[in-house]
Amino acid sequence: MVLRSVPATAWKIMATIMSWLHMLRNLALRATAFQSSTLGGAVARKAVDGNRNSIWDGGSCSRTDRDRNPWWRVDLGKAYKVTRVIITNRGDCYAERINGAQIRIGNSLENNGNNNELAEAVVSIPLGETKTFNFKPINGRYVNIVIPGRNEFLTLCEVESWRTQASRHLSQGMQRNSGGGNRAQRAR
Ligand SMILES: [Ca+2]
Repeated sequence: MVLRSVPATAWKIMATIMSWLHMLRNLALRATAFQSSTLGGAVARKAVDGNRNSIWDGGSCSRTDRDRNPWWRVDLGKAYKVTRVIITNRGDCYAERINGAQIRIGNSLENNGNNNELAEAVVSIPLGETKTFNFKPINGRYVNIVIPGRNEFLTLCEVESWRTQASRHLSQGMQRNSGGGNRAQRAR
């Protein structure tokens, strides 16, 4: 009787874990990416290759030419409720080029997607650092990074995109647990 009940229980646990893993997936990973122009072979997909290497010679950063309002866009394939974008800035020089960039998310390709809802503004990201931007869920298929209002090179060494509040709560829970305890449990 016990043996008969094990497979159903195991399947249920596996399905739950698979559901969590799906929510924890980086939606942008190896998705189709575009940018306003490409300089030096630094194509848009290098920002979604799963490699945060921020050193230019590592060959894992995208870069536009010095465009007016340069932009980069990833197509997630379908609309998700995106709640988090993680950006890795260039690490060997020119950290300030990212200053003033905007993260825009939505389903429109009007103005190359740069008119979609503003999720967050990037004030700055230190040299070679990876910065996480959390925001309220925004429904969208396209995630854009755009630098409005000036002529600039847009360099992105990695852009990651995540969905749902659940993934955030789960990952925060995992971080808390790995750090030695659950705050809620301690408060009780
Ligand atoms: Ca990369």
